[in-house]
Amino acid sequence: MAPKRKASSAPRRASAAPAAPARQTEQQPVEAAEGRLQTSSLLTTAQGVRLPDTDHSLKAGPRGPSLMDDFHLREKITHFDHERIPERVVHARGAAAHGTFTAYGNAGSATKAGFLQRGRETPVFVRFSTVLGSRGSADTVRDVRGFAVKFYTDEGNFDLVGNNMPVFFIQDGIKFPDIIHAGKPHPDREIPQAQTAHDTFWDFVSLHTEATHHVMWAMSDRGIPRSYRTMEGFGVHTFRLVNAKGETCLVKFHWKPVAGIHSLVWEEAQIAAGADPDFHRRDLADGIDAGAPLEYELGLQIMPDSADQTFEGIDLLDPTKIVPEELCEVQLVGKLTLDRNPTNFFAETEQVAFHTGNLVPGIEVTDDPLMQARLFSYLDTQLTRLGGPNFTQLPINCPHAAVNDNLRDGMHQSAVHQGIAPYLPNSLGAEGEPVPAEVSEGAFVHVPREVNGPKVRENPASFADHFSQATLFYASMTEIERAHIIEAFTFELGKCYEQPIRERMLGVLANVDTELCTAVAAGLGLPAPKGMPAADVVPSPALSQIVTVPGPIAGRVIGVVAADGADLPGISKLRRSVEAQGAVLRLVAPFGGTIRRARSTLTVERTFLTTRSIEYDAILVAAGNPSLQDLKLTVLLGEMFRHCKVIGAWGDGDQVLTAAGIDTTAPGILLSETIAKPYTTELFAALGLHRAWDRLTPARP
Ligand code: HDD
Repeated sequence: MAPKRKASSAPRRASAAPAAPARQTEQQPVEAAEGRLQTSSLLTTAQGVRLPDTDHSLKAGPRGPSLMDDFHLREKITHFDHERIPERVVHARGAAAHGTFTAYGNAGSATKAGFLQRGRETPVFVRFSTVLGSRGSADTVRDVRGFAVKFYTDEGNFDLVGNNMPVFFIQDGIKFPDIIHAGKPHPDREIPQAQTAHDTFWDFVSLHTEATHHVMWAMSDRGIPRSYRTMEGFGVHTFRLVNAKGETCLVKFHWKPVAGIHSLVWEEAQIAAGADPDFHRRDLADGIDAGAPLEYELGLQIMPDSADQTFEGIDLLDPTKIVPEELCEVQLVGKLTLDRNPTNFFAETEQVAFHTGNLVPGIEVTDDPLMQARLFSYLDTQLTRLGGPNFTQLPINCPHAAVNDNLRDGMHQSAVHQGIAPYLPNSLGAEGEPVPAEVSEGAFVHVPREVNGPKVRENPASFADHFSQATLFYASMTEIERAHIIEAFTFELGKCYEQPIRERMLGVLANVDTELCTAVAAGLGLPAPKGMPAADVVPSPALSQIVTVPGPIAGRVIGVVAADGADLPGISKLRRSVEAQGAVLRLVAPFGGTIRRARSTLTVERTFLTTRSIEYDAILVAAGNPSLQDLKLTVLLGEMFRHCKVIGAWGDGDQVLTAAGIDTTAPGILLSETIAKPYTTELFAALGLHRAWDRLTPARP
């Protein structure tokens, strides 16, 4: 008999609709599970007719033709034929998790939004994504990452549909199809997949200089995050908050990862795209399964709602501009914890529908022309993707707040609405039909604002500065981060076939930074043009992600290389310390199965054949196998070394490192006699710095 099913914890829609009739059978009752139709322990058709066999079609004799009579064959194949829905036009590749947002309460003076009041806990669903790739593309490509958060608040759903970069390529949403057409694969051959390293992207951004600031972010380490847990998130646009007194302020939303901001290096990202295309998706799910939730703090940069909507000379309606944290502090107002993996990818991660227009009382949008276009696009796109206007009835999209919307009928309507007067005003409303809410009852009333102006297709003059913040970004980077940016531009432009595009882009870079332009030009073998970079920018150290104080290591993976005869007690001791930090230890050996010493054994989790360096944040060689050698191990250790990751060994394990060509005197190589507390403390601190960058550069950046 099939196991009993647990009740789903999917959000409930509180509507006037009666519950769908239960699909239970009398003899084999299975706990009704909302959102799932698996209510019988016996195999049935979609109509509930029990089936004796689903492996053989109904035929006229064992060797004869299939019969039209076979309602099960036709239903099974028809349903299968329609299992796919269109992938998202952008952000098709994604992974998600459930969690909770807990407000600290200090945002109460800025906004009346209930979920930001002290102590409130709100269920959330967060979907991370890349932008350009198809649903099956690799996770670690160089791209912007989506960071979309759905808060199921008591006052309705609030969606904060952000990215891991605080600026955007365009200032007006009317250009969104252009930037996406340029970034997506070429229309003739549909290559390259999921990347910007091609002519059409660089053609567009070199002609369209308002993209320059965002391009700097995309070519920086932010374009290749180590993990979703080590990414910042940004609402990008300026929003307007309204408090209980009706006072307003302008605000930018930030998500600050508790695990710190860390990235891959480019070679790792490329290897991972082949060796483990699901790298980020796996890391997200495995981390949660291992009991290491993802954590972020929500931050607000709160600015006055001034008449000109600028702050310190920065136009707050221009989505290509940041407000440096040094000019306006990010105040932390709550914590997001993601601790539950979805049960079904399609039902939840694929069918979730975000919309920038999903707002709650106390949070409003501004006149940023990029945001204004988004307000149209997100609702519209779901009509095609989710097949009609009733996608809010899908469990993952259902508000937790009570719903009574007078919206009726349409494709895939699953509510059985009551009453005869789904219109207002009416004099025939039966019990259960809605009446408009008062402000005192929590109605969303837009803050009255004067709106006037000539009807024009124009940008404000303040949108004309395309370079100063790109310069600021580069000036705020450490030496190692600058080297990565130079490498990224050189790689991407090196993949362009058209010489005029490369030259034009160098012309753009000349207006950002002379050193950057000269270095990229040298890499491309082209002359560096002259430009006029802003001379007076004040760097913002908050933009750099290189840390000098160790951060937490939860979710990080430490590999231990060992074979028969290794110090198994030492490995077990290390595993306990690693797991106490919320990190993971993986035992890597020449062969699968177990390794043994005397009567003890340990289970092998990866073999030299099935693993690659990208799986580990640090690697250690256990004592006990000094003559261990293998070409794949040499490659693994060599990559770990090149990528500035922590490498270690205890006992005679250092001989394995030396035999693999590792300079054991280099920075970030940690040796010890045994596994003891001082060693693990040193190891975790080194890992908490993410990388030993000074291994490749003489001085610390
Ligand atoms: Fe968008 C999806 C983020 C500009 C039109 N966008 C989408 C997702 C994220 C963003 C994270 C994936 C949501 C999910 O996981 O389902 N988009 C942004 C940010 C932008 C932005 C941070 C600029 C600040 N987007 C933008 C513009 C337009 C769109 C200007 C159109 C005018 N975006 C869409 C879309 C998508 C989408 C076509 C595709 C799938 C979806 O909406 O549900 O409507």
